Amino acid sequence: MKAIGTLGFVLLMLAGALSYGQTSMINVYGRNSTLLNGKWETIIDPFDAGIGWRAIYKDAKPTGKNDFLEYSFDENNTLNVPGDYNSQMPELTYYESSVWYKKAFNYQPGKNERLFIHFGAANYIADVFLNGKKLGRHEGGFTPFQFEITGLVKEKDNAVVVRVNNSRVKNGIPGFGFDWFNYGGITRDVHLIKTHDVFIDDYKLQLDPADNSHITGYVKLNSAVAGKQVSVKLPELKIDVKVTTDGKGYAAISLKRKIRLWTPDQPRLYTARLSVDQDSISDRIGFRTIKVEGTQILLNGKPVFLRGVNIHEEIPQRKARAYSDADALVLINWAKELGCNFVRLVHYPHNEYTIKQAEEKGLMVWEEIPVYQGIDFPDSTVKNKAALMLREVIKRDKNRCNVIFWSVANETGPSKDRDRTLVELAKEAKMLDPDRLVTAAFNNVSYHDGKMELKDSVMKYVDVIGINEYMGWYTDWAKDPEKVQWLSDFNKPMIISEFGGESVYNNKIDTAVKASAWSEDYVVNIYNNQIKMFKGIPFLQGVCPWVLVDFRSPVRMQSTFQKGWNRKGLLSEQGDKKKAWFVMKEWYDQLKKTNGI
Ligand code: GCB
Repeated sequence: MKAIGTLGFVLLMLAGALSYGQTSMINVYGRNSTLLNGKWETIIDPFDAGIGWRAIYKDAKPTGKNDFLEYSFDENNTLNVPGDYNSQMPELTYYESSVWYKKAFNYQPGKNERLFIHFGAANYIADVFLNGKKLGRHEGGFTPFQFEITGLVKEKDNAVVVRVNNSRVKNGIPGFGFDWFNYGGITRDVHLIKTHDVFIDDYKLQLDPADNSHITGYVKLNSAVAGKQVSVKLPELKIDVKVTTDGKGYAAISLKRKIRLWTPDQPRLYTARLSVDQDSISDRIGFRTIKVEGTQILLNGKPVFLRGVNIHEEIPQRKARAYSDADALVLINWAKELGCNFVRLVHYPHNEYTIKQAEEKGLMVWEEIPVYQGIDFPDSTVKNKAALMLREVIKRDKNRCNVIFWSVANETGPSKDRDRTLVELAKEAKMLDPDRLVTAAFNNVSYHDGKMELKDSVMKYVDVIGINEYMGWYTDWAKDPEKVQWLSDFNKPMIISEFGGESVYNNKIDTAVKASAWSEDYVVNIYNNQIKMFKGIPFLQGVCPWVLVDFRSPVRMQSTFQKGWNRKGLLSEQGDKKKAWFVMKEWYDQLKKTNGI
């Protein structure tokens, strides 16, 4: 046995834990890049021996006559990238540990070129090696990361080796327990990105919330070079300007134009092209303003009621993590069919395809980081991990005009540590992106004598209050729904970010009489009652049924009806419309007629 010894192992773990991946450059899809998707060779490592004494990252081969190795990558053991590993092999269905991936590639370096390897996401911890050398580690299953590999790549036979481990961890984000399936693996696209020495790392082009003919923003280069001319072109708006970088490699953009605004009915996008030296990047950008005035949400200056739905990043028919444009289209088309103008993408940042499909189809978006029930707030590392995820997603999506909310949490119980963390995250989101609204989904609402009171002290720090309430399912109605009184100390809009109940499609047992029958009629009553209540809440500015489609959740163990699925979908896992779908759709269609937007 070739062991590296305990000290070596500890040092290696420490090195891994300390070297986070570089925050990735934005808009990989608009750059000079090639996909490293496809079949990757894999090794299943349930005891996680490969990171320690087995040293799988070396990808070594036997050398002499008496030598042998007790691991090997080979072409007969492959998994598709992107894609979660759990859905690709029956023996991995409930797997929560390490899988090693390897992809060989050749590369012809050009003059003055730089090369980066970029991962859209890997759940939950990824350790990345190139030709036996560690590039670094990324923690967090739903945000992108990259490593520069200029100078490390050879013309022939490079091997990128990645250990992905999806074990749930106490101080992880999310933590030990959550109500969705823990799909592990390299779940999103992998790109090789070519740049020149100086390139555009980041940019923002959005409307000034106070003036809908004023495009503001910036470009930021990868390095702090002053005096670089960056060209910004939006041909359809006759914009063709050059801005000059300061000593930080940063240049502000400020342009006045008459613009056709992005709206749910006319989701207009403009082609944008930015370039510096030989490096260029293209995007499709929309313009709109979003703000709060008193208890109203204003889109392009007009009050809007959000007809939403909650969506998990899962394709239920395949029992797999959604990862492609085609997957995104399935989910987004369902939301459109329901009559939505808004989607809440729970409970973690979804892939870029989904956000872009929503943008093209006119759906506003709530994005969320996985600060979910059960977070270990007293742990000293938690706040920074959450803040990093927030930075990563805001950096990635701040040019998507349909994203209107950054949500910093879902259902966290008040405590000193939790309050401090959420307030800091809300402030950080505002600081990073002052033009969008900050929200969180709360469930600690007091309900007595038929009165719902919003009391959480953190509500003061968000622009819009999200409330998850399950009246008629987890909570009984103490009064007639239309008599429930909502009281708020905050002069702010509220969204019911979750409500609903469980039913099995086409299950006719016991009709509407009891919850434990999982019947569609029981849930129809919940929806009818909820709608009655919604009509009487003066500061309500949107609702999101829980949830678009039944989704897998190992904590749902009722063996006749649930069978490992959370059955609160308006659609069954096969996409069949349950009765509650029609109740919601009818109300949404009426609202659309009355409100116009
Ligand atoms: C919630 C959670 C959501 C669950 C849902 C449920 O409040 O936010 O993640 O799946 O309730 O079905 O209980």
